[in-house]
Order: sequence, then C-alpha cells, then structure tokens
Amino acid sequence: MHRRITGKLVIATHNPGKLDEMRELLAPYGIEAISAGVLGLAEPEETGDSFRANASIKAVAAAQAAKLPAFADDSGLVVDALDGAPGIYSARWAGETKDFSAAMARIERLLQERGATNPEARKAHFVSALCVAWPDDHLEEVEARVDGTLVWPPRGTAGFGYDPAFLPDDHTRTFGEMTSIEKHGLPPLGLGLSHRARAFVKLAEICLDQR
Ligand code: ITT
Repeated sequence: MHRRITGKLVIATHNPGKLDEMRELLAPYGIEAISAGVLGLAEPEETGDSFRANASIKAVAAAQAAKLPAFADDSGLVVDALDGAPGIYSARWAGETKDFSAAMARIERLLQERGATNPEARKAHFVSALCVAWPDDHLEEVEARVDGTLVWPPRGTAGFGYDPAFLPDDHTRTFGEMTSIEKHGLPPLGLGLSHRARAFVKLAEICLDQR
C-alpha cells in the first residue's frame, strides 16, 4: 500500500539546483521541507548501478540519520550515441569542481568523434528517479524521463548542470533558456515538462494530498 507524505520531509540532496526544484515542486502541498544541508547530513556513497538504486541509497541514509521521512532524486543525462553515458555518472563527469561546462564539452567532443552532427544522431534524455524513504524502511519510488537533443554551443544561463545543452523535444529553447516554471512548473502554471517534474507528478498521485 502507498503511504502519504505528511508533516516534515527531509530533502536529501546536496545539489543546490535540485534542492530549489524539489522545494518548488513540494511548495503547494503544505509539506515542511528541511534540507539535508541544514541538518548537516553526510552524503552517502552512490554505489548503485541504476538511478533507482542510487535514489533509494540517498533517501534511506537521510531517513535513518534524521529519523524523518526523506526525499531523494537521482538523475542524469543519457546520450544515445554514447551508449547511455554519462547516465548515472552525470555528476562525476563534472569532476570535483563541478565544472559542467567541461562536462558538456567532453560530451560534445565524443559526439564529434562519432560524427554525430545532425539532430537525429544527438538524441538524449534526462532521467529522474525519486524515492521517499521512512525511518521504518518503507519506500515509495517513481521514475520518469524527458526526451530531447543536444545542442552546441550550450545556450542560456538558467537551471543547472547540463541544462544549457539540452533542447527538449517540441521546444525551441534549451532548459538553460527556460524559466523555472517552464522547466519544471506543474499545471496550471507550467507543463510539467522536465524529468523531475514528470516523476514528481507520479509521486504526488500516490503520496500527496491534492493541492
Ligand atoms: P545529490 O546526489 O546530492 O542529489 P548530485 O548532483 O550528486 O546531487 P546526482 O548524483 O543525481 O546528483 O547527479 C545528477 C547529475 O545529473 C547532476 O549533478 C546534474 O549535473 C545532472 N542533472 C540532473 N538533473 C538535471 C537537470 O534537471 N538539469 C541539468 N542537469 C541535471
């Protein structure tokens, strides 16, 4: 049976871009969101071999440490021509300094080496696996994706990570050129476009009271 989220919820991420998005997604539901950073929670090692496994590692670690329900996202960019890379290693491709310009340039270099110059050969998708874990080990898990193509050079300064290189299908602006409402706002304000927004809609259906 699915479990409802009520009261306090730890947002188990150390990525400020994700934290903002997860807070914005939760805002209409009257949940008191507390960040892992504020609680001083350690970052667990992401040893899973899938987005889903890593999301649950992060949510379970935070729920156990904080003795509260905890909400984690594991996400990444999956590039078809690179056999799915960087995938679950999307954060690691940016290195210790979190240099996503360098990570986007690395992807572009690899695409050029493979002759991937037309949009058809540059298909990619973002994946978001969301997990809510309770201190008694109950889990709720959902996953979603958004399809698009990679552009070069990157465009826009909004969002975070790989956003400036990602052009979602049926749109003319990259995630880096979109407002936060356009990227991940839910109806009626937005379209629920991003991978994280789409996964969140699924989570809301099973775990949150209607807005
Ligand atoms: P936490 O584990 O603390 O949540 P993280 O940044 O390490 O933070 P992940 O392991 O899930 O998170 O790595 C996902 C990476 O994929 C993230 O660092 C971004 O670079 C990229 N990514 C995920 N969602 C994205 C989005 O909406 N826009 C752009 N890049 C995104």
